[in-house]
Amino acid sequence: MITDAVYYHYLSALLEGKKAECVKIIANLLEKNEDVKEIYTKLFQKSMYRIGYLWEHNRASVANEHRATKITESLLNLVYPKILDVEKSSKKVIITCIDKEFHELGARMVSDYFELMGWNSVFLGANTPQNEILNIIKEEKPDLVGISNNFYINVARLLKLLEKIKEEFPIQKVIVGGQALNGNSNISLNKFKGVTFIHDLDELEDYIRKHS
Ligand code: B12
Repeated sequence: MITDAVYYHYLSALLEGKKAECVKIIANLLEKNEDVKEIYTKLFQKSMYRIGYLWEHNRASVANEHRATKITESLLNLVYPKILDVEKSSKKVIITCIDKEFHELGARMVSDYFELMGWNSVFLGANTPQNEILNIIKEEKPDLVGISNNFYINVARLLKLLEKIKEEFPIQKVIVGGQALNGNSNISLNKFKGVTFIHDLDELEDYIRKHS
């Protein structure tokens, strides 16, 4: 369990750019066998949302946010050996962000989580052109494609990509996540067969258990 004390200690180290301190906190949690999902959601996600809030209210600079992102990326790599140990099944997922979508930490966490649950994950990261996504689906023939969209301006690109995927691979199962669609009731994915919206890692865990 991540206590408030650990969270606030971590958040202040992250905001002040104290990378070594952040590494110590995570290494200590890993030594105590802390759950990876807890570290991802209660430290990485929660602190980045907080930094986004501070940035939006001019209480954190763009440089503060960039530094925190880079530190978080390196901490994801620190956790990764724990994921490597997991025996993998034959299930395969491709996780990608759409074209012009530069937010990739959430997608990376989702990709890692699939691996932790025994899937093979092909992680493409930020800003992947539509054609490249279609090509790699053809090449890899994944059981599932996961698409991340955080910036609302990119929703039109997401819908276009879903149309294309359904046109070329009608039975392809797809999951979509990210803050652009969170709570945005005007945008419906219902018209796309086999496309499911997933809010967070808890919902993702249920989905993976049902489809493994
Ligand atoms: C870091 C950051 C950036 C970095 C990203 C760097 C990187 N390597 O990722 C940079 C500097 C590039 C950036 C740029 C911008 N950003 Co920014 N950014 C953030 C910030 C502070 C943190 C993002 C993050 O890592 N969150 C933590 C992760 C773990 O959370 P998550 O992405 O939501 O992922 C979880 C779920 O959503 C879900 N999920 C996500 N993807 C997927 C995919 C699948 C398949 C599934 C199942 C689930 C899933 O599961 C994850 C785990 O629970 C957020 C604040 C926030 N609230 O998140 C703003 C934020 C996302 N950014 C915002 C904005 C406005 C911008 C810019 C327009 C700023 C500007 N004027 O230039 C640009 C747009 C760039 C673009 N075209 O994409 C807004 C977006 C508002 C909106 N919804 O449209 C936010 C919310 C800030 C704010 N409060 O206004 N940003």
